[in-house]
Amino acid sequence: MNTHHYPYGEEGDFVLYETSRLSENEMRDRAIAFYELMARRRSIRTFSSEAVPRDLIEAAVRTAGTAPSGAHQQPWTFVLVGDPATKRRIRLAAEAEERTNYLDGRMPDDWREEIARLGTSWQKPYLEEAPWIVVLFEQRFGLDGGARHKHYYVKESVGIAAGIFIAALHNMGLAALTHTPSPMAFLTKLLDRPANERPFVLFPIGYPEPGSVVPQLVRKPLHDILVEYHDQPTDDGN
Ligand code: IYR
Repeated sequence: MNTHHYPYGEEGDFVLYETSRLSENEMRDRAIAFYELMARRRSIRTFSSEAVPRDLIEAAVRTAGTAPSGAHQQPWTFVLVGDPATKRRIRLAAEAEERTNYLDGRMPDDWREEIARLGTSWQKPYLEEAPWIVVLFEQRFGLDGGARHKHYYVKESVGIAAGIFIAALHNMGLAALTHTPSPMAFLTKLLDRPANERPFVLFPIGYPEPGSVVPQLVRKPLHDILVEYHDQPTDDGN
């Protein structure tokens, strides 16, 4: 008797999915431990210039690359920058854009008010101070030998990979800033990326500068972010 489950039809190669079943107590312990770990993560803007071994960043990218993606197209490219000259070029280009946002009135007032408590400005010294910058690019379409290949659910896929990347960095004790200098099209040219790639988010990564402070933010309680939908009986009782 065949005890394997094949809901997939005839196409493709399949292997047995190996997983382990935990006791509910162990599930609970692990759930709480992971929550408590993640609850301590903060975006920081003040990085130590202390070196971080490259293999640690590689491990986080490997982990991010496990993300689910539309049609398993894995439409992401992580571009790693560690050399000071390139970091400086990125800083200057980002600051030129942000100066227009903050000082020349490109940022709408409601947006300005929304981010005021974060204390951000057009100045982006962390783009030089952090030992690494990773720029995550989305592949808007595939390019196989010059031919365009449609990609599905690119934003969703790359967003999930970004989240796993952030969790992987935090899990190993590294800090990051989820940064979207705006607009950031300059990164495609500056980093010499092909025309199918568009910058999605940029992460300065390193150790926090000792004594770093972060804004006092409050995360929404569970009852504000979780609602349970209950099926309602209809008028005729069915
Ligand atoms: N991209 C700008 C503005 C900015 C936007 C958000 I949303 C923030 O959370 C913080 C800043 C900048 O990086 O300054």
